[in-house]
Amino acid sequence: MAIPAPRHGVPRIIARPDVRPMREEVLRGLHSEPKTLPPKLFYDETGAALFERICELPEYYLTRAELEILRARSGEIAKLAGPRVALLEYGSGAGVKIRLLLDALERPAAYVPVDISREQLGRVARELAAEYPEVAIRPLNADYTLQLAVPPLPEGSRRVAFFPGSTIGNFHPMEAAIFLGRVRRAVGKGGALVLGVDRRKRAATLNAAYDDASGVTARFNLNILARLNRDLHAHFDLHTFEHRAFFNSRASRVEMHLVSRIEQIVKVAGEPIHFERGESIWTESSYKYDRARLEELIETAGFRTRKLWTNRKRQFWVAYLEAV
Ligand code: AVJ
Repeated sequence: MAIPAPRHGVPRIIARPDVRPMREEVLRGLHSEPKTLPPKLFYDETGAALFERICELPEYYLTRAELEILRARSGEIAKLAGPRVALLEYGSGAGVKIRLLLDALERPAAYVPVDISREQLGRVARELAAEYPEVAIRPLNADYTLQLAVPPLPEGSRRVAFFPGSTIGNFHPMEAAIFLGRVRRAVGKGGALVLGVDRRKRAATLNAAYDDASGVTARFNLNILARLNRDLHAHFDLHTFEHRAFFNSRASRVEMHLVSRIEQIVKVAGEPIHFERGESIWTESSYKYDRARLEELIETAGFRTRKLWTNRKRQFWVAYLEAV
């Protein structure tokens, strides 16, 4: 059987220049006290593949919990969103969740996946263009933590942003509000946001989710150093660093660190970086929200909660938010 040519053609990736040079950002982070690296650096090819494996881990409940909610509620979401929606996805990843929405929505007009991982973005865009020939696919290779320039979308389509996976948890709550405020402006009046957020829960559950028994999360964390070795001519010896992850209850966040097992000096992009024995690089925060804090965040960002759903085990939230 002949496969019909995509009505909108093969998607061309629009690349923002901001995805390339990270040298300054990396050096700034490694010169600060405590040392930090931005979590977006996790997602090179290897990191994106390791994250896919994390999503399958028995301890990492987040993806399954969110999929359970999306499967149960995609019809309701479609009803709230209405016909001819232009979907903007912040961090499109492997493109599993978006199919649930595209299948449920009434004649979706456009899909704009935004992702920092160019390879994965191109693959997902090509697949979706073939599967959904009626939808205009407009992949955007960009760092969405910066201001987003949204490509022109079909006339008269309502903009609905999709930010799943609790990636919002990577932002400090204040930055989360600022970021969601930008999303609010990107969708405009009459627009909406479907947001996935991990709930605050007992420390043991969270600690296990971010420090799994099979060590996949440790490899995911350490891969950031391998990436710097490759892309920034850094000289990290991965064996001299170890993965550490724990729930910081006072701040309501899981912290991931890479701890130096020895005192050492590592050259990064030509600059020597000194590590004490036991000193860490803070690579990620994953903030966990109780209901009050989530509602506060939503309101500060200029959204109103239309629906707030959870899964049977009450681990995760999916919110349907309307631009105020
Ligand atoms: C993709 C940012 C939502 O914070 O849970 C998984 C990344 N880090 N295991 C998260 C991650 C460690 C994940 N997010």
